[in-house]
Amino acid sequence: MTVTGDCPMAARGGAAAAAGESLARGAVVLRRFARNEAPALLADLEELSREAPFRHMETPGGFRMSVGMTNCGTRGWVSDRGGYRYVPADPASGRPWPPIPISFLDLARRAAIEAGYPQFLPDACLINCYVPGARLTPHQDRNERDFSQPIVSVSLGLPAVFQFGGLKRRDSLVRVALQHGDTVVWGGAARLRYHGVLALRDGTHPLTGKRRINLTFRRAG
Ligand code: MD3
Ligand code: FE
Repeated sequence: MTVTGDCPMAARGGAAAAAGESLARGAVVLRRFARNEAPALLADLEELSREAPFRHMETPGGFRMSVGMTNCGTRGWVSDRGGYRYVPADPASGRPWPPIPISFLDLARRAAIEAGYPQFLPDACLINCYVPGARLTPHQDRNERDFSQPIVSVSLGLPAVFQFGGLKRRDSLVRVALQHGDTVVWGGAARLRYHGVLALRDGTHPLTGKRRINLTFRRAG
């Protein structure tokens, strides 16, 4: 795993709120839910990414991921030649991952409540940083212990085209635009569906510059 710290943060601005909409069975979209909190979330991210910088992890097959990643929480998701897993410490520093900021936890818990998961308490937050051209090929999230727990994702900055498939890799993919502040709670029947993100288009966002940030909250352990 190489640490490049190449995805620095910037912050400022915000407006509006949400109402739940079903994207698919088990997937609740809260459009713009995090918009007002975005500046605070980005300020907290700036601080934690000094402690645990974004880095490009290596896939088990030996490819460098185009998405920059870091984590906070008592567990963090990592990928290397040994596979995908959650670990309590940042392999780059040997120190525990930074704690999940209160601003992150509060937002994730409120989103989960809106979607019907009042007991959701994340122990892991994977933070993805996309620059133009970065993408995430379709995959399943299955390194967590309990698939009855949802994943809450928060999109910040540049818009992205999200792809949502079925339970098998070959199932067709539908495209959904995710914009700044959009928050999705992926539970139930949606939890193990294949999903990915198309290559980020070039652009500039007032809060994040030429970047898209995605926070994914999980109960890993
Ligand atoms: C659907 N992140 O970190 S967020 C990931 O935008 C990941 O950075 C994407 O896929 C991103 O693993 C997508 C939306 C998302 C996250 C987790 C899911 C959708 C999901 C888990 C199950 C089903
Ligand atoms: Fe995923």
